[in-house]
This record gives sequence, C-alpha cells and structure tokens, in this order.
Amino acid sequence: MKKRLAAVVLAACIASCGLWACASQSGGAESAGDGAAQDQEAKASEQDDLEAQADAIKLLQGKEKVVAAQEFYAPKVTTTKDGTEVQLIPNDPYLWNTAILDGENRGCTAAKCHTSILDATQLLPMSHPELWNPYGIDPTIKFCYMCHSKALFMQDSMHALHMNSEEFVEAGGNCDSCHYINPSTGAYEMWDLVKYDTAYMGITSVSEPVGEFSFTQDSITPTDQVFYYWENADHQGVTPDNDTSEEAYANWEISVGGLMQNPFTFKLSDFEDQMVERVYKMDCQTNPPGGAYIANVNVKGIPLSAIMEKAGVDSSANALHSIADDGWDVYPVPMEYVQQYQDDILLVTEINGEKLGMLQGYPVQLWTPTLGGCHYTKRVVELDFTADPTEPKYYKGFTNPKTGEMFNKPNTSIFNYTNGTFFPAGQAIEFEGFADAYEVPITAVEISLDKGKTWTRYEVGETDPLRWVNWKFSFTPENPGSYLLKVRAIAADGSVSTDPSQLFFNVK
Ligand SMILES: Nc1nc2c(c(=O)[nH]1)N[C@H]1C(S)=C(S)[C@@H](COP(=O)(O)O)O[C@H]1N2
Ligand SMILES: [Mo]
Repeated sequence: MKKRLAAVVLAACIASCGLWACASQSGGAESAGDGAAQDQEAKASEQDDLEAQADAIKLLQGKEKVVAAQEFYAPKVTTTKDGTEVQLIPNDPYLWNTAILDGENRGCTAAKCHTSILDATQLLPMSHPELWNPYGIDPTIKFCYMCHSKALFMQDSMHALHMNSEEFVEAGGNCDSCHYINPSTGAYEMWDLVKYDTAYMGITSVSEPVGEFSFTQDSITPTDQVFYYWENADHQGVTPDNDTSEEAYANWEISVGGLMQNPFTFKLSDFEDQMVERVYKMDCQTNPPGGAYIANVNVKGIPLSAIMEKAGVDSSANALHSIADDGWDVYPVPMEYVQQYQDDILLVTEINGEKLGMLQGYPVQLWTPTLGGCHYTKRVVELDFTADPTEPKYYKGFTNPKTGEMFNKPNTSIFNYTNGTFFPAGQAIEFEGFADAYEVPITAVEISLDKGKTWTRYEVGETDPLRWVNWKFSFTPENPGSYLLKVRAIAADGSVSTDPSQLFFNVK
C-alpha cells in the first residue's frame, strides 16, 4: 500500500516536471575518468532515480499510466555541438522504440557510450589512422567495416574490447547494446545498421517519392572539406607533421628510374611550364558506403606523360611504383593503366589554386584518377618503372567478403544533415550528395522513402568517371512524422549500390 502511494506521488511529479525525466545523461565513458568520483556518484543516483520512476509507472493503471509513460518514454530531443536539434528515434504510439526496445541505450553513440565513432578510434590501445567526416556526413560503423571487413579481427577486437571494459560492464552493457536479433531470420545483426529498417516502429513510408532532381560534375569540394588519410607504409596510422616551407618545395627531388633509357632526378620547378589544371575526383579505396572519403577538386600538376617521355620508359615494365618519404609503396599501379591514362595521371602540387596542405602531402601527391585513393601517393620521392613477378593489383572499390559483391561501387552519400534533423512540414528540403563508381561511369541515381520497397530513378546519362556526380534532390514532405531517405546509384556496367546511403529525419 505504501509503495503504491509513493508511486502515485512520483507519477504526479513526472507529469508536472515534464522534461526532467528526459534530461540527458551527460558525459559518457570518454569524459569519465578524471578522478570525478563525485560525478560518478551523481550519475549513479540519477540512474537510481530513473529506475525508480520506471518502476513507479509500472504500478499505475489506465489513463494515468498512459500519460506518465508517454512523458517518461518520449524519444529524447537533443542538441548537437553545432546547435542542431535532433531526435534519433521515431515516435510510436506504443512506446515500443523506447520502453521495450530501449533504443536510447543501444548502439555506439548511446548516451553512456561514445560521443562519435571517430573519437573511439583514437581511444584504442594502439595508434589508428584518424577518421573524420567532411560534408557533415554522420559516421557509422560502416566506416570501420571498410578497412576491417576482410579480417575477423574487427569482430574479435570489438567483442574483447567491450566485454573486458569496466566502463561497458558498469554501464550495463550486454549483447543487445550493439546487436539485434532479426525477428524473421534469427540472424544476429548490428543494431545501428538495422534499427531504422527493421526494429523501430513509426517511420512514415512514401512510395515512389517525386521531387526535383539535378546533378553536376563541376562542383568543387572546398579545400577544408578535402578528406585526409594517413596510414603510412608501416600501418601505424600516425598523421605526420611535415615541413610546409617554401624551401621544402624548392628542394623537393623525385628520382625516376627502373626500366628506361634515361633515368633522371628532377625538382618540381623543372616541369613548371608543363603543368596542367584539371577537375578530378579522389575516392578513397576504403570510402565506406555512405562515406565522406571523396573529393572533387581543381588540381594543378605535371602530367606523368611528360616524365615518361623524358625517361623513355621501356615497354617491358609492368608496374609503376611511386614511393613516398614515409615509405608508402603499398599500391603500385599496373602499366596497362599508366599507358592508358598517362596524360591524366598528375604529380599534383596545387589543390583549388593553393599549394597542397600538409595533410594532402605537401609538396606533391600523385593523382591516378578513377583508381582508389590508396594509389594517390603523397610526398613522392621516387618513380620506379619495374617488371614485377606478377602485375600489380588495381584497387578500385571494396569487396564484401561475405557476399563477394562490391561494398562501395557504386557508392553514394547524403551530405549536410545529421541523422534526426527536424524540417518544417510543407517546405522543400534540399538533399544533396555524391555518386561514384571509380572507373565506371554513373548512369542513374535512385531515391527511396519506403525503406527500399520502391525506388524513383533519375537518369544522368553517361557521366565522366574522372569526376564525381554531385546530385541534388528537392523533396517536400507534407505531413509531420519521421522519415528514412535512402539513395543508391547505378553504374554503366549495370551494377547497383548494394548498401544504399540513408538519412533518418523528422518533420514537424
Ligand atoms: N605517403 C603516403 N601517401 C598516401 C597515404 C599514406 O599513408 N602515405 N595514404 C593513401 C590513402 S589510403 C589515401 S585515400 C590518399 C588520401 O589522400 P589525401 O589525404 O590527400 O586526401 O592518400 C594516399 N597516399
Ligand atoms: Mo584510401
């Protein structure tokens, strides 16, 4: 009896305190640690409060219970660092998404877990290449899959790191924190990857969505949005801090050798008058589905043909090794490609009218448009034309080892909006993104607003594979609710994105 009374009092408090129940648990595993025992205690008591409230609601009946539960289990609306209001979980009348599935407490970026996957890589016991998200694209765990899909160690390491983490265990972490058992197949899936498609209720479907579509291949990535990726030849993934002085440029020497008539060494200024300007894309080999590791920029550099002509490269060579001062010589280029593209392959010294930044490999980066970014050697010191026992491999897109299909070819992403963003009903939303398939031209972009049941196709004709396709889609949602936009691309060889990009958004 006593308990029941307490419950009613608590419920009244919940109803009147409103947002109090939804106050976000600030901090998280990453910010804990700096000796804040008090902080820990405060968090623990906050947690106890929440549990007491949930228990109290269970004891209520009828309308009272409906009101208290709707208040307590309303999906959280939070504000991102840049001030955007977001709601990551759709509303549903049964409170299925929050009260049963516990969506607020699952996935990598749950309240008590990581602030971002990008930060999480820097918390590993060993060094890891820095990842970041230009174009405002939300990073997902697909960012990890691209490099780690071929090795079981992603699965192994994530299990070991989490199950052995005191923070994870103390925060109540378990299998369901990261996983989801698919109700129709029984398969153990990644929560973050399937929650909108399979688990959550309350997403509004629009079949065959109609909007205004346009595209360009001329748009230029602002220099500060050009991604960077330093893995280094030793795979330590340490971003260097190289000299970007004028002397470093003036003194930079590249030696050209191997199977040729005239081996020679040159300085960048020696070929100044032969430099050309082009608009080219660079698409990282490990650009994940929906990823941001692509740029389309104005580059200036020395065509490889000018260097090959002076060297008199022998036809017996089958590989071009471009070797960097960090030892990068991991992805030599097949001569077949070099012969075909020698006027397009550039030793680039400028991006968008400025000398390369340190992160882009000042003073010079080899650009091999249409191939994966790993062939784009930064800080080249040697060009070696050789006859290797086996012709080198092309890297131009990633294969899903489980299915044998391409993961990121063709690939798309959706720029500018973080998941959970709110838009006003009845007003056009301007969506934008890229489509690319390395050496294969993109021929169409397709849009879905019903979880991929129907797709609206927008043809783009035979596009230029040396540049990206930058698409725009303007769509007006008529009704308030939650929506899931999916985008995929079609390439000239008939291939279709196996893993469409997606954005979850709300309309009010
Ligand atoms: N010397 C050197 N060159 C390198 C790398 C590296 O680690 N060292 N990373 C490669 C990879 S995997 C990519 S995707 C591109 C990225 O080029 P960016 O940083 O100029 O965008 O550089 C390539 N060239
Ligand atoms: Mo890359």
